[in-house]
Amino acid sequence: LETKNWFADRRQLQKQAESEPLFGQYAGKNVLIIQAEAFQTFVIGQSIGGEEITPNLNRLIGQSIYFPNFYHQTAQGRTSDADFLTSCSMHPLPTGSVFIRFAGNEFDCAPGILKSKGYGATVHHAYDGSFWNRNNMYHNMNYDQFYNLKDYRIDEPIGWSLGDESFFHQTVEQLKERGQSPFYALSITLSSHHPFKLPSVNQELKTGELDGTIMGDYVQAAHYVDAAVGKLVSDLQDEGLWDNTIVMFYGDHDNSVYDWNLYEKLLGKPISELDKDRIVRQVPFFIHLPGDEHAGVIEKAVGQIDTTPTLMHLLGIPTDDRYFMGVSMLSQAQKSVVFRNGGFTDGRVYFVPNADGLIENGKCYSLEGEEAAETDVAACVEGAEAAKKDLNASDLTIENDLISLFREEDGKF
Ligand code: GP9
Repeated sequence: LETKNWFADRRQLQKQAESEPLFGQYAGKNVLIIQAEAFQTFVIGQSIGGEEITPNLNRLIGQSIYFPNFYHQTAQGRTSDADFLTSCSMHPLPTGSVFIRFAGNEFDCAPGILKSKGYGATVHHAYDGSFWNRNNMYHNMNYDQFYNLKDYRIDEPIGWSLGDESFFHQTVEQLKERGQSPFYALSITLSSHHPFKLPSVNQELKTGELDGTIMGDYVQAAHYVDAAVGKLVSDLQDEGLWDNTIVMFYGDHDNSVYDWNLYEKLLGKPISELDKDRIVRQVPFFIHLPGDEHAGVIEKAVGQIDTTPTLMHLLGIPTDDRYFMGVSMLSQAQKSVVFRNGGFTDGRVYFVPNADGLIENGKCYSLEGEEAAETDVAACVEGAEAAKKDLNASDLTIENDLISLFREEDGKF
């Protein structure tokens, strides 16, 4: 009952979006979501050797809604956690991956919801379909089709399989061939996977003192992905899709590089303890709307869990009796971004828990004022307790298949 009440409270926040002007402004538009492998915010706007690492995405900021304070919320399930958070608006588990452990349970995920509204729903990823148990989970999520390794020509071999440039190009071809309108498509990139070593012809940047380091390789990979996104945008324009499609782009998780000397070299400044936590968690989030409408930077602290509610907001699909944990990023409603380790931020404070899990031993930072500064942990206690409740509600729901139970209770199967 406590968990059901938790969702009832969250719905009050979610419902605010339904009376806001943006609600339903993009009803019936196509949706293309790009989940980019290990793509982090610190490369956006950053240069190396006098060249921008991400010139295409930097340009896209001016044409999109851009969230510089968007956080990934993943745990051990890495890419699969990002997919679950953004598609199904629930937290990942403290151990393992929901995709592997609970692929048969009931969730309210974007593809199934959009299919019930007349959309075609496909997911695209040029790797073995069984990795992360995707075949089973995508079936449960009600996708019409999962385009995986066997559906792509490996005409640009990079890293684990196909380079993102060809991957995007073939994905657009697949969408064209299906000819379904409107469509919802999730495309999951792979070229910037750890350890980020691209063929030398794809290494275009001069990385100077980072040459030969994992950070040097990472920025080369980010630059390659950025160029692939630039070509995807041209492809979408050529196919007449750019102006009737909502395009979202976000990073799935961090790059697993924790050598802070390398970051100091790249960013040219000392990295504080708080910076370290934020750098690891911040991934970029872009929403491009037809006609470049509503372009601007929104500083609000938001997270992956808010992605599907944001999409529902734009498409005008009410929350009704759905079980989401996120709230639209575009709504005036406020809530914290909760991390799997019990940390959180609401944009005003930022909490980093201690490894012992005791709230009073964690570190609380105030983000208000010129420079972020450590403050008394008391300022974070209420938020940290609420974060624990959120994580607990999510774990209970997933591990006990509560959504299906709630539906039975409500008489809705
Ligand atoms: C593989 C890809 C990588 O299909 O999604 O997943 P990751 O190792 O980053 O979790």
